[in-house]
Amino acid sequence: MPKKTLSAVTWLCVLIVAFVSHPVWLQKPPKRKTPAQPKVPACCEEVQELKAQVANLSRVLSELGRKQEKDWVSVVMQVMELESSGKRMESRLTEAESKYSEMNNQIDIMQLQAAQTLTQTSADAIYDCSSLYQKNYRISGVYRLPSNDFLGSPELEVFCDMETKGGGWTVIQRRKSGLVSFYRDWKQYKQGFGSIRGDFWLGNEHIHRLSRQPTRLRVEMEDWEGTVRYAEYSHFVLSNELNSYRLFLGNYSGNAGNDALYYHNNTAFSTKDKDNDNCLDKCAQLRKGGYWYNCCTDSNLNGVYYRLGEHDKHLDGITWYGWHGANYSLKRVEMKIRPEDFKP
Ligand SMILES: [Ca+2]
Repeated sequence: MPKKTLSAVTWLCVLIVAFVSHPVWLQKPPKRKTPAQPKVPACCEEVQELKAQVANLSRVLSELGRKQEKDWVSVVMQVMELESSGKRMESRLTEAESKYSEMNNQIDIMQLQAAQTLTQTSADAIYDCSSLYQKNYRISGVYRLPSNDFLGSPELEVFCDMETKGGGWTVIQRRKSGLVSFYRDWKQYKQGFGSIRGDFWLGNEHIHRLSRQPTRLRVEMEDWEGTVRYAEYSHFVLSNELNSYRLFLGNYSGNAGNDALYYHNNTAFSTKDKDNDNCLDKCAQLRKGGYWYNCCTDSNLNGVYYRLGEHDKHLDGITWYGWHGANYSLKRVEMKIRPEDFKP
């Protein structure tokens, strides 16, 4: 073989081997990768859109949270309101129940009175609260005593205390609200005035009639600190109008300090228009009440009602010198009577 040919063959082999082992050389050179420029803005827009959606969602979520909180508060408020209206209903119900039982009591007594007017004798006459008590009326409250020809008594509304120390007490005077003036004339004190459930004077004529049988007197008092005291008299008489409703008292017992009614014993009744006192002064006008003024007072249970803050500045208040002195007007007073021989 000529040398030239051999060399050419050799080159050809080399070339073949080279192309076989690196076929790439036969391919077009790869184009340089350029970044996908048109795709970049599309991707960012998506991300931004997603971000915006996320922000939107979290705003919606927090709004929902706030709304839920508001709803919860309003539910709690509604529950509380329901509870309080329930309580109101309950208290109204209790009130209605107590009124109903009081009405029942009154109907019961009216029936008894109606039955008694048919067969009345002096023995079973309803004379006062003690006779009601003996007929088994044991609830304190307002009762209507029927008129009685035998006793010469008119129909009379009274308040009975059926609890204190055995009960059977007919209340003749009460001060507790200050809504009724006690600065009244002779005629009004004679007939009585005020409201039987509130402040009242039963009337000298009625008190005189009720005290014709041997009678006890009990005076109950309360001060503005809430302390309660009492004074009791083993005997109590109010004479008739001819004797100016003069007061006679028996022995004192109780815890109201010095007996502040003894000074008024054996003394006539005075009002602003009838000066029966033992003084040059007109005590009823000075002390602004109707009472058994001597010259003038050791007590003034029918004086002016002064409220807390005004109660310790005046001489014409509801006073009981033996307990709080001449300038202290009491918060509550009740005077009540019952027969001396009353047995609970
Ligand atoms: Ca006088």
